[in-house]
Amino acid sequence: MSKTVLITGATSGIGEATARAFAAEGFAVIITGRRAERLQQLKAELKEQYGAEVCVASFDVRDEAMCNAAIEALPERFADIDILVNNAGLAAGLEHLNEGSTADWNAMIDTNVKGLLYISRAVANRMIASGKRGHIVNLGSTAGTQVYENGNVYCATKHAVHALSQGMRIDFLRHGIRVTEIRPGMVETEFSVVRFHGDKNRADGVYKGLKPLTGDDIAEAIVWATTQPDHVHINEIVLTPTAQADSFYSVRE
Ligand code: NDP
Ligand code: 8X3
Repeated sequence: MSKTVLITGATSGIGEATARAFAAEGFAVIITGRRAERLQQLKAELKEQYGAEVCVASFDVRDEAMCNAAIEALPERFADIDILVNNAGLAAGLEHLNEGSTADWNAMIDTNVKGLLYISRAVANRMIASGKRGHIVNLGSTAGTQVYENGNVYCATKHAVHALSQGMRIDFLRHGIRVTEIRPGMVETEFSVVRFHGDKNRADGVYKGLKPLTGDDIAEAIVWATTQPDHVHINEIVLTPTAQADSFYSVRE
């Protein structure tokens, strides 16, 4: 039986590309996110293109009860999860702290930190109970170790993901569960459109004059990190476009 991977935030960007990449490698995939219609479209595509086994679970990772219920309700074929990709997340707003919106802060903290914790707890307990040597992948960021002007709360949530990835790696060591943190720089997805509350022109400006990474670039790294031999543990991968060194330095034409 092929291995099973659960991906949060598979309706767009990195998560969607990751679902495709695992399906292409013959994994059974559980795709999740709030936009149920997109999940159904992706399911049809993955089945058609790769003959993949696909399970859809539509829920909001901010809701602890929904997270637990979704994991509990997985059909038997998908109940034993080998790989969890904690990808669902967002940036909302880009303002000095005193001008920031508390609604934006709550969305980021509840999704990027608390949502990741709820899903990780539920899935890790499943992995431990089944005796599986599972693998958890967390989407961190270059913003997980650097803080840029106006990035305040988003950067804080990714610093939290960086700390939690280290904490999980220690706590799950005895269970043989590997934990990989993927830490990208600029990836062109719906990320900036969401950050700027739908302002596409402003979002396009983020990537102007340079070639950003794509969701496929990140997906390839995730598949590579999770298909290493049993004794190899990829702790973290930092990926930036060639035109970007870190959160502070990039070159544009
Ligand atoms: P996208 O906006 O394209 O995708 C975000 C995904 O997260 C969507 O599928 C969305 O699904 C899901 N999501 C958001 N909120 C929730 C929620 N409350 N419950 C369930 N799912 C949710 O952005 P990216 O693909 O770029 O982002 C993916 C991850 O990568 C994020 O954690 C982000 O911080 C991280 N990252 C992105 C970088 C970039 O430059 N793009 C760089 C570094 C890290 P839906 O709306 O349907 O619920
Ligand atoms: C996303 C990359 O530079 O917008 O984590 O923080 S950045």
